[in-house]
Amino acid sequence: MYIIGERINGMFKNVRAAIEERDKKVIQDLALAEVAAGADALDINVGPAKADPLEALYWLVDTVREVSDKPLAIDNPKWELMEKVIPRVKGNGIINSCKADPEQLEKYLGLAVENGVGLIALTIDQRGVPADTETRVELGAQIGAMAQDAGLPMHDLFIDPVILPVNVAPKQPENLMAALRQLAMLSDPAPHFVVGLSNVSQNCSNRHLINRTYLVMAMTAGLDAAIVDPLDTELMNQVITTELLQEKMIYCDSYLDAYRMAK
Ligand code: THG
Repeated sequence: MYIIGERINGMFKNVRAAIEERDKKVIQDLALAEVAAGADALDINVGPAKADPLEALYWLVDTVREVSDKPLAIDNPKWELMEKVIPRVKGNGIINSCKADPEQLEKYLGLAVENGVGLIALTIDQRGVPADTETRVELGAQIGAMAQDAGLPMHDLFIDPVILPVNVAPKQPENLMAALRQLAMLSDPAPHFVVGLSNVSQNCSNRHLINRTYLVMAMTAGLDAAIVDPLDTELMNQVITTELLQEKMIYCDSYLDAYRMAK
């Protein structure tokens, strides 16, 4: 499972404050903790930075780079920012994210190929997040086809079927999973499939329990990457145990430790 750490995000109060005060230590401690807990890549999101978001994003990227060589997933909806920041993570980053409109996809695929980085593409078009399974599959297939035409290696493509909070969109978790199953079957070679897991439980009680349960369900449907909080040890244990039961590793009594040591 490819784990992208979600914690360096201006959505979190302490991170937002650290960005405003340019407090390197808070950010670097978080980055190191995420990597120690098993993150393969780190999501980098300045959040609602008021003054000069580009400068804030450069600072955030450079600050994390000082302590980690892991790929950085630049999480920002603005093309103008993405276009400028991606060259800084050339050969070792991920664009997070773009929508499935053909014009937008073409631009972002070009940027990804040119800089040798990954691309997370959302199954969203001008109509918004699909309300059904079929539209997710259709958009996912379109993303896969356009990525192949653009020459993006499938291992650099992450299709994100977009999970919404279960309290406001109760049909979406299951719709998404049906789409995952179909897309995983359709694609050969397969891209990665990723979700921003914590979305599923926003403004819900029992957040950790909902996140963990959904992650296991989605892994059985073909999810092989996720933006998660790797500091949630129980969540990570559940990921490792699911992989064990999917026969992605062989059982030994210390399989949790063995997995972590192999990282
Ligand atoms: N897909 C892709 N990228 C994404 C998402 C996605 N990036 C952002 C997000 N969704 C994934 N990351 C998070 C990070 C934090 C939270 C949810 C998703 C979160 N934060 C607390 C909250 O809102 O309650 C913040 C409050 C706090 O604790 O301070 O839930 O879907 N490609």
